[in-house]
Amino acid sequence: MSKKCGTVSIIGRPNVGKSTLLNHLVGYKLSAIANKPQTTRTNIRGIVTELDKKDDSGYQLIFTDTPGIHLNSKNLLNRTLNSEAVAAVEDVDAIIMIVEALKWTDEDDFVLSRLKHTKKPVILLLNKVDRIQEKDRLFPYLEKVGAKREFTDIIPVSASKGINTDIVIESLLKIVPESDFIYPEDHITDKSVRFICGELIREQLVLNLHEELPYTTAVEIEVFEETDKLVTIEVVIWTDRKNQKGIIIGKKGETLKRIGQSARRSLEEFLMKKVMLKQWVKVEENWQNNPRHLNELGIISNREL
Ligand SMILES: Nc1nc2c(ncn2[C@@H]2O[C@H](COP(=O)(O)OP(=O)(O)OP(=O)(O)O)[C@@H](O)[C@H]2O)c(=O)[nH]1
Ligand SMILES: [Mg+2]
Repeated sequence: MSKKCGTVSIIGRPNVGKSTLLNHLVGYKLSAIANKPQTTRTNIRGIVTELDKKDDSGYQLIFTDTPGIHLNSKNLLNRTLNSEAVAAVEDVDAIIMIVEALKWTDEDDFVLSRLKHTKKPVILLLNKVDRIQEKDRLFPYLEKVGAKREFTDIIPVSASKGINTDIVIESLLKIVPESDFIYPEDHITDKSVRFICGELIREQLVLNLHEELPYTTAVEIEVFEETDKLVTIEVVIWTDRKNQKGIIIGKKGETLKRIGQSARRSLEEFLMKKVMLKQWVKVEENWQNNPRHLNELGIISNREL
């Protein structure tokens, strides 16, 4: 019987729910989620495979979660986030653009302008519909956004509650070609376990730190050792300035302790093993503008240096 397989990029301005959708579709927490813009810093693939072994039929959809496309790129890190996301629009079978239902901002227009020249099918998702009480308000909004460009489908969804995500899959299956699977059926991402663990730790930094700190910190895993029962992870938290180091550590080390405890819980859930986590905070001034450092953190690739 026939198999389908295709690639799909998920794009949109920051904070609309791209990573939430990816995690929901894959069924694992692969990508960091936070109610702050620019949480995602690199393209992350999440693979959804449905295979009926009886007649060898099914599908594999390879989604790419991307950093939020934003205006006002201040530093090299910001600019790299935008170019990562825009690059993800090339060489895919379909594009999912996400906006927040009933909200349309200048940044959404900016995202749309990045899609001006693409001939790929674009599906528009109006996310966070669970927040909308009067669903009638969606109809005029649907009409208004539908006039902005040609979309293959416009689907109101809730990525966090899983509302209408099955319709998104149906819509994609009409687009992707018949083809063998690209990844083995049990693969869920192109990233290493070590990378995902780094993201889970960084998620706790973004959630527990305030003001500019989520944007001026990065995580580098220095030791990742796995035995039958235990995973030992040693991590450096990079920050921009000396005074930020003090804030991350907190009074009597309390902030860092809280971050470590939450990170350990989410790492243990992901790895299904006990985790020993050791954290160090180090200062590297202006790392967001340092290509070498961005490369070491896996945010910028060698070819871009
Ligand atoms: N109520 C509601 N909240 C949602 C939904 N989807 C995402 N969120 C919330 O929106 C915030 C942003 O979600 P993310 O998935 O991190 O957004 P993102 O688009 O990946 O953001 P960046 O990586 O910064 O570009 C989080 O607080 C999510 O919990 C939804 O369907 N309903
Ligand atoms: Mg994200």
